[in-house]
Parts: sequence; structure tokens; C-alpha cells
Amino acid sequence: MRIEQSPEFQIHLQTLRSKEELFLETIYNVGNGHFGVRDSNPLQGNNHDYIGSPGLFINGFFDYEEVAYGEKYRGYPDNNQVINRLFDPRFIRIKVGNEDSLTDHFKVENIDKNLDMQTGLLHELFSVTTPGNRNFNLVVESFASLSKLNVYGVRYSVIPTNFSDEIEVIKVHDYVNQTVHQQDEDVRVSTDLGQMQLDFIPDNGQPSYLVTTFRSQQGAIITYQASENFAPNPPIEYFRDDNHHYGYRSKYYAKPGSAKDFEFLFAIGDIHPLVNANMYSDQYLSSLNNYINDTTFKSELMASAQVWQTFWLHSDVEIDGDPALQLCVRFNLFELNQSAGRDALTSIPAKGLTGNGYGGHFFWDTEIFMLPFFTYTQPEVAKDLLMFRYHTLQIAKEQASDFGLGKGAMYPWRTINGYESSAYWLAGQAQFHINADIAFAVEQYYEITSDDDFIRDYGFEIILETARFWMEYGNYAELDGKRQFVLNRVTGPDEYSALVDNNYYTNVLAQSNLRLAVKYVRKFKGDDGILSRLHVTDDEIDAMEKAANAMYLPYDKEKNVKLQFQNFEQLPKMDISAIDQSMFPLLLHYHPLMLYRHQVNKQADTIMVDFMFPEGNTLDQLKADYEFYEPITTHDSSLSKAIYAIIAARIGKDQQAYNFFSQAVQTDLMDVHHNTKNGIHAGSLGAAWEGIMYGFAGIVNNATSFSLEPHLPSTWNCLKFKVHLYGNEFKFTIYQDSVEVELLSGEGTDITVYSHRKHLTPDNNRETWQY
Ligand code: IFM
Repeated sequence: MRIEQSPEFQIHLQTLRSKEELFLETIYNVGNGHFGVRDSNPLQGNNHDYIGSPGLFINGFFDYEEVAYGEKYRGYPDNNQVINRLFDPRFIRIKVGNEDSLTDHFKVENIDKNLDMQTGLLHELFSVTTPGNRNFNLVVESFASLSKLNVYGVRYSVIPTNFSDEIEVIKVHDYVNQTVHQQDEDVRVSTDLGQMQLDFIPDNGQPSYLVTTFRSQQGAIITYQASENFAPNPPIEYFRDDNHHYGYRSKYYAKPGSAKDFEFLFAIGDIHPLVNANMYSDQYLSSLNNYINDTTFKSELMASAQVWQTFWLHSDVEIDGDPALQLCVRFNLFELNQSAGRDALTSIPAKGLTGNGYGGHFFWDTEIFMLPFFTYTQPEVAKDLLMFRYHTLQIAKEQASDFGLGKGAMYPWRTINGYESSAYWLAGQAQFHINADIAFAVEQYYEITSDDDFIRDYGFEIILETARFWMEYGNYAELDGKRQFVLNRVTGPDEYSALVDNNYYTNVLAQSNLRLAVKYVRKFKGDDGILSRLHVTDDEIDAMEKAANAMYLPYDKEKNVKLQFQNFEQLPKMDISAIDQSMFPLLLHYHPLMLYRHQVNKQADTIMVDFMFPEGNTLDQLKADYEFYEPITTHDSSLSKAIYAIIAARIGKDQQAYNFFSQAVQTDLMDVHHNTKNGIHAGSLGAAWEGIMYGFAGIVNNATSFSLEPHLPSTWNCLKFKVHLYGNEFKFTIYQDSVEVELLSGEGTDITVYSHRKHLTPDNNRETWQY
């Protein structure tokens, strides 16, 4: 099969710095937001001596175990959720004469791998040698369909090089819990729970499974078909082994140079509560089968490639003058698109669907670091991601009530099903800023899309209930001679401090959350239905407004810096420049309390405020904050550097901005943190996109205006991207000394570049700014 390939969209094995198996498993994953498949050695993925962590991850499909606490106090999260690792659908068994890849050690070498990001097709060539020295080439092509999210395709081609003999190809998955042999002591890597059960569902011999979990009581159906599109001589046929397990096999006589292809299409079902699993299995199986019967690997691949083309048409970011970083940017966007849940019931796990690191949980990473990319380029996906929060709002309210609050919603810091899953509550559950982060994202989505239905029917309720949380959690106290609203005993974004009073970031976000609630109550004042349904009273809204206005924001007047939290200035500084490189990330080498008692940051914290609320900051303030926090920040979190790049760009530290950005954008493709083997850093990939847009393009957006103050790195000739804005689509081309904007669709709006505003309309759809 030939699809026109553009070299700028290829991730070719030869260009990668590392060829380590586990790293390749991550980099060459394929996914589509519903599921993800790690790349693996297809013959040995399930062998006991294979060092790897292959597998299939379905978004939202998880199980849990009870957290074992030494002493469990009231309200501690009960369960640790972990995304399930299902069998590796790439796995295949090949017999050559009397040698069998399942039992004999076939030597499998990676000769070539290429991920074509334009089409989503992963193409691989392995050279396989049996213990008896028979050698064959194995070509594997695979993709996760973007046009039918349930479909995964894999195609094998077997080409003997030095023998003629009988070959038997067998495709059977008679287990569901994938074996892994990855040794890693990193606390951020989760252990598989491996509690799934596999039942074969009778389906005229076609291998169809019902996979169920013991505790979370979920069910998923997986079925697969050998595609009809290969030369049927002899055909692949069903078989049933002695254990009544179904699979496919084909036996034929092969000669050197002869190639035989085997194509399989999997249908990977949606997740259902187990109560219904038996009821739905028959019906659902036949609807799943509709996806894969009467079609071929090639036509499904073509349909999916079409969707990828559309994705790039609207979402690509082109950098002229920096080919190395250009490829990283594209890889990042490709991975983001492969990771995002699109069913309004799931979100984006911190590791995408490429591993079970961080349990496969959803964090603030989605709303603060990844959502803007989708909001600006694929607003319908952004809406689905926010709808996940709407659909778990009732659970968040339940959690607030269980916690002992009278009202409001308390979203989990980390979760799959909406319930809190942070066993280490100090650095987890206490990150209450997640509530305001979600409200912030709702507002940002609305500002950019003007989606009135969303804000009225869903977004407002999220904003209101999270605002209610702050009113319940906070209190008034006398500080600096004034009555101020305080939020004590919270953990801010920086995970090298915990349970502090008045974290600057949290307080600013909470203040914004409260003000948003007030704004929308006033907006919906005439619409009595909404306000009475949500039991909003004037007194409540007045109280919110007062609390927002009285919010305490700790500030060091001597140094003129925003204080990360109250009394932060009293902690001793940790001299991170004196610490040996081998001790980073510090979290793996220090007791948390050693970190908590020092001025040392894992990641951008107060600097996040400067990024997210650019208005109202003087340049001097930004500089002071940057100069104060940068030297005490280790950037041990992959979410940090892109944000520092943005502030560095804003304050004119061009070289630092570029250095931070380039490290952020290379996070996974160049394995900057040496742990890409455990999965991608999805939040960091989104943050790198933010680095380009908010840092180098210098965008600032609110509901009524969109402006740019570009600061392109000196080596970049030009930067091009498209964004959706208030129902329009625009194309931006930014040069070192000018900006061109084209209105591609919609009625048009004002655009401001360096304070010069121009109005674009369908009749006047191009404008240029020189500066
Ligand atoms: O959400 C992040 C957090 O900010 C830093 N530690 C890892 C989490 C998941 O990516």
C-alpha cells in the first residue's frame, strides 16, 4: 500500500537518539483517545523473557484496589484506581517447520520503524532468526482508526529469506492480563492490578471476548476478524483449541522471497457497567461487528488517514527555521490527538493511553495544559473533555459533602471515574486548586468559542458549584490590619511543598472562580429557571463577591514578589545548584518533608499565575517573580519549563525562553526526563504548544478581544498556525517584523497586534501588521 508520505511528518527509527526497547514501545504507540496500543516485539510480547511493558489501554477502563494505610482516618480516599493493561493485540505466533516462536527463542531485530503522522500508520520491519538459523522478514503495519474509534488494524507480512518450509501463523489471544517484565522503582509508575476476566462469547467461531473487572464491575467487548482482502490461498481460518479458545490460523508452504500477508481488524468496544454486560453483549457484539465485517484494513486505514489530514489542516503549527523542533512539535500534537477522550465520559490520562504511569489518572494537566490546544483547534473535542467534568459533577458534590462541607463540589485531584484516587492525600487530595482550574477552563472555552448553550446548560453549574466549595472551605481572618478571606491548609501546584496557608496560585484561582460565578449569576438573572434550579440566592452571590474582593494574596513588599504562600519567605533556600545531577528528580531521593521545609520548587507555581492572568501585571512584577522563583525551581516536573519559557519570552529573556521551550518541546521524542519508556508526558506536550502560542506568538485572549505580541526566536523565519475564535477560523503567519492574518471562515472579528486593532470580515479577510 502506498500513501504519499511527506518527510516532515515521519518519526523514523534512524533519527531517534535512543533505540531502547521500552522507549520505542512508547514513541511508536498508536491510539485515538478511545484506546492506545504500545509498540512491542510482536512475537515475544507475551513471552516470559521479554523485557517490556506492552499492552492495550482503553480509556476509562480501570479496576481498583483498596489503599492499605497504616492508620486510616476518616475521609481518606478508599481506593487506588489503575487503568487496565489488556493483552497486546500486536502479538502473533509463528511456527517455521518444527520451530515455534511461542516456545523457542526466535531472535527478533528491529530493522526499521516509521510512524507516519500524516496518516497514523506505523510501519515496521523486523528480521527474525530461529534457533535453527532460518531467517524471515516480518513487516508489521498498524493503526488506531480516527474515523471509527473502536477499530484497530494490524497487518503482518512474512517473507522467508533463506529457507523453504511450512509456516503456520496463529493469532490467538487466550489471556487478557498482559504480562510485563519492566523493572522500575520509580514511584510514579503503577503496578498492574491484573484482575480482569476473559470470557469467550460464542460468535460463530469468530474470536469475541467479554472482558470484565472484578471490583470496578466494568465490561468491554473485544472482537476481531481476519480481513477478507488477502489472496485466499489457503485462507486464514477459525480454529478452536482444546480449551475452547478461538483464534485464526493459516498454514502454507513458503519459499525465499515469497511474501504472505495476514490482516486483522479489531473492534474494541466501549466500556459498560457490568450489570448490563450480559444484556448488552449480544446486541453490542453485532453492532461492533458492523465496524469490521465487510471492510478491509486498507479502506479503514484510508478513512482514518483522511481524518488525520483534516486534523493537520486545522491544527498544525509550522515553524520555518527550526526543523529539529518542528518535528518535536508535530509529534507532540500527534500524541495529544491520540490521547484525548472523545465520548464526554473520559478525559486525557497524564500518560495518554501509552502506559499506566500515575495510574492512568486524569489531573489538572487536561484543563490547564492540554485543553487550550483543543479549544483553539478542535473545540468539539474540548467540549467533550469538559463534559467529562460535568458528568462527574454529582460525584464531586458527594465528595464535598462526605468531606464535611455543607455545599459545593470538590473535584478529585486525580481520578478515572470521578472519585478521588490520591492515596497520598497531602500532595493529592489537598490540591484543591483543581476546582478552580476546571472553572478557569470552562471560562476559557467559553471565551474562545462563544458556545452559549454549553455555558448555560453545563458550564455555569460547574462554575457555581466549585465557587461554593471555596465559600465553604475558606474563612475570614484579620491579616495586615484588614479582614481578609483566607484559604488555609491547601497544597498548591508545586509538589515540593504541601499543606500551606494561602497559596498564591490557589487564592488567585479561587478568586477568579468566585468572580465567574457572580458574573454568570448576573448574566442569567432574567432566566429564573436556571437560578432557581440551582438554588442561587442574592445573599449567596453577595457573599461570593465580598470574599473574592477580600481574598488574601501574600506578597513580599521588600522583594516585590508574589509569595508562593504565607510565610514562604521564612523558609531556608535549598541551593539546588550545589546538588549533584544524579540526585534529580529530588522526589526520588529526599524525604518529602525535607523538601517541604525549604524554598525549593518542583515546578511553576506562582509563575503559573503570571502566565494565566497576564493582564494587570507590570513588566517589573513579572521580572521580579521570574528572578525570584527560577533559581529555586528544579523543573523536576515536565509541566514546568514551557511555562517558564512563556514568562521569559514576555520579559524579553529571549535566549532563556528558547532554551526552556526547546527542552519542553523535546520532552518525549528526546526523552529529556529519561522516563518516556513509562509513557508520554501528555501535559508537557500540551504545555509546549502553550509555549509557542502564549510565549512566542504572545497571544492574549478574552471574550471580546484577541491580541498578539509576538517574540519569535531569532532563528525562526516564520511561524504559522490556525485557530478557531468566536466561531471564526483564522490563519496567522508571523514573521520577525510583521504579522499576516487571514479569515478562513466565519463573520470575522477584531484582531490586535501590538495594540493596533484591525477588523477582519469576509469582504476584508486579510490584514498585515508591520512593526
Ligand atoms: O499534575 C501533575 C503535577 O502537577 C506534577 N506531578 C505529576 C502530575 C501528573 O502529570
